[in-house]
Amino acid sequence: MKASISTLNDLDEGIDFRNVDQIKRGLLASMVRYVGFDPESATPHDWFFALAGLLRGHLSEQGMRTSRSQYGQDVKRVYYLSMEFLTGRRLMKHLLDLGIEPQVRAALAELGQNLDTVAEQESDAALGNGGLGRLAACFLDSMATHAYPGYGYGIRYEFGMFSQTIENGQQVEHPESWLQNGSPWEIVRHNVSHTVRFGGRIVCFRDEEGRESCRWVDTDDVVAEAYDLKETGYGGAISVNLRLWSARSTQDFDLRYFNEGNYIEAVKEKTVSETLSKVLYPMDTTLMGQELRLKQEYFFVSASLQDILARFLKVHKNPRLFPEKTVIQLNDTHPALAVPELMRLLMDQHGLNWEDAWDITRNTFAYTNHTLLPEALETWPIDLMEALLPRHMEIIYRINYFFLQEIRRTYPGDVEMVRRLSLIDDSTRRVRMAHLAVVGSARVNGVAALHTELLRSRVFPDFDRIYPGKFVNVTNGITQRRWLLQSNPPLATLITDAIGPAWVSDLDRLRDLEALADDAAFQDSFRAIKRKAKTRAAALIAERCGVAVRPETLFDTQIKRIHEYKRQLLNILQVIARYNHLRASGKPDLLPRTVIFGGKAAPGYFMAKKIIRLINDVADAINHDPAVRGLLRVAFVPNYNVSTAEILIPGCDLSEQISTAGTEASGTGNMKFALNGALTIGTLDGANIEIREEVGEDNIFIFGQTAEEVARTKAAGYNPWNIYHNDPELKTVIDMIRDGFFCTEQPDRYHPLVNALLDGGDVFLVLADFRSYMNAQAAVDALYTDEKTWTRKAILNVARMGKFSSDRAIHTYAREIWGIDKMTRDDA
Ligand code: T68
Repeated sequence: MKASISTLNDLDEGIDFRNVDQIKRGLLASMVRYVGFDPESATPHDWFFALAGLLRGHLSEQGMRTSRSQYGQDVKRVYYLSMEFLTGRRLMKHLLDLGIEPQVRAALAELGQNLDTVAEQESDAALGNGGLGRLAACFLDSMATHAYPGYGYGIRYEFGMFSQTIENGQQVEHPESWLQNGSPWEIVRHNVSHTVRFGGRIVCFRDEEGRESCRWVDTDDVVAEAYDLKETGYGGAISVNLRLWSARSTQDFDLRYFNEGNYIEAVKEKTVSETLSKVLYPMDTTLMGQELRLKQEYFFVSASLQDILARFLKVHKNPRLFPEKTVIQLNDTHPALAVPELMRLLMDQHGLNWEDAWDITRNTFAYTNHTLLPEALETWPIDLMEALLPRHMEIIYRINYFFLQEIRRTYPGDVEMVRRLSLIDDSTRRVRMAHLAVVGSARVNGVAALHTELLRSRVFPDFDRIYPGKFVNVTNGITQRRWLLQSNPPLATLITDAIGPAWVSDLDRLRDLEALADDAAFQDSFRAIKRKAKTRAAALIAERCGVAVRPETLFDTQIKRIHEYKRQLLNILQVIARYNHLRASGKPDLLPRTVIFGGKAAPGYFMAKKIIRLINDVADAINHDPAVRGLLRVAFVPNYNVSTAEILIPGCDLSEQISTAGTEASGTGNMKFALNGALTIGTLDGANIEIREEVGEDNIFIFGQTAEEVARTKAAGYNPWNIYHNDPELKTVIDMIRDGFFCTEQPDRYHPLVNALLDGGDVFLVLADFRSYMNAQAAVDALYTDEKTWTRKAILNVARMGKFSSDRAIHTYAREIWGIDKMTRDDA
């Protein structure tokens, strides 16, 4: 059977996806055979499943072709290990990639269905918190589009990011099961599973030649079962496999208990094992020190590495060739246990000695850092590690021993250096995962120029000194396929009509739009498209918040995770100041604005939840005040996610990227907005700096202190009270919040926020940047009245976004970090 299928071409059951009639027949067959419903009475939800089922077969086949050509060409592969992949909905993406959207739309129409309604039925696969997880999804798209032999590994969480409702102005979290109705895209690999072990003890012995070998015994075992998703690339020729691990118990029942008649005890063990892949931790910046999180990390790392090694050894008998054929990218430190795990597998399972195993390991990994915030840098208690992963802890000690020996040789007598660099923090008895990742990787990268610079100078200065050239920058990017072609079809069409379609896989081509920035007809079309997108955003806001907003007003949008460093608070202070101004002046001299917020707070993050409540309280007061009717509206859109972003981003005029300089590693929302023709108001933080370089300083509103100034301000002994006393407008705003203007029923509700700003020292310099932010906002108002100039700048923003494609990022990784080539396409 195996030998007889040399080509996959005749497997397609005769469906030609260019042919509407054939799609229609395929859909009917899929409805009956796969979904099991009568097409006569099927709902849009059933049609979604029928269509997905039909496509899944096609995707699987194409995946097989890709995999065959990877084996055939014996290429070096990159494995992207990430605890999070925030892919969002898949249907429209696949249709665009395969180029069959019009045909499928027509086929469904003939069956009395609307493709958009059908696509709406899909639930978001929210297997990520925010930027880090979405970046991983964009990267898979770019790898597939440009034929890089990539492969993703992650966890198949049953519950992804929680869904958020706002009740009495406050965030309420609800579990979200994207798998409730099953996912039609997954391919379950019952035959691909690996045992992952925890606990137990280590038994070491020496053979006659004195070689030591160790065994890990008496462990508690869990089985990792593979579920595959095919990530298509544009053009549809190649796909990238995303393999997600689900935890299954090794035994269905503990027979001891079962025989004693204790049914509940008998299945308890099973339930405990299976909680491993149950839920995504919804914290994006603070470390969750829970045992379950550590177990999740090891679970997915161990399963992935066993899988990768097995695939490698199928073709290559010599493990020493591993780094020549394999590179493993660690998406932050969450998969850093991969370093000791690869050592363990090579030594304990494949018989290599320490030196060879270490040589292989440190030439295999690369590590991406995504944060400068000290509280987000992962560390784990030694005691917990020893209990759960005794063999790994031994290996980590040994890596550390050899590493510190080298340091002592190079810097004799420098005990401080040794203390700072150690993989173990002796004072807290914790393992520093970032140090483990740096020592175990060939390259370490930051995600924007400033971020990498600060990583080198502030977070890892010693490492940078001892490993010259190890730290490199790869500025983040986003895929234009999802964030323009798919989410903003009218703008995509306008662009393609003007400059051709090449930008879809080569975003630098957008430069050709510069010539049209002043073209009156082009400007008119551009404005009309923006207006329509705003109308769509307004409909979403009306539906979700019950707030009527007018598309003629300036849409000013801040959507992202809620965090003090991202400074939604600065934005709301500005909104209140504007409100006061409008009320006082009687005559409106400011342009009508709609201020839109959206984002989730980590469930245990008290201040972030207060900020959400304040925004909602302020929105309530302003939206009900007749004095500012038609001039100012505020909306907090609940349950911000990828699908919501796809609507709000195209319908935005002003993109708020206002983090304290030196805190946001890169940001990627900033890129999505500018690509869709919004102007940015932002600080010189993260990738904003590079966005300014690209679009030109006349086409962006920059304000606030630079990272260096922030450091100087703090060093000089920053006192927010001085600013409070010297800026009457700001003082009024803060007093209103403090005195309960927006919450008369509970006037002290926001005291914790006000205290953090004043007595707490205003860690994120909200007050320090307030005046300069107000000035930048005034410049926005002034410019928006000049329709032509505004539109010109917006077009120039689009035209100059080429750099921020994830394609550029992936080409850079491939060339400078991974050392991999594109596959040739002949049989791919
Ligand atoms: C984000 N980080 C950065 N972390 O904040 C953002 N963290 O500046 C950057 O653009 C983006 O990464 C991509 O590089 C995150 O999103 C997390 O989501 C996270 C999740 C779990 C634990 C820690």
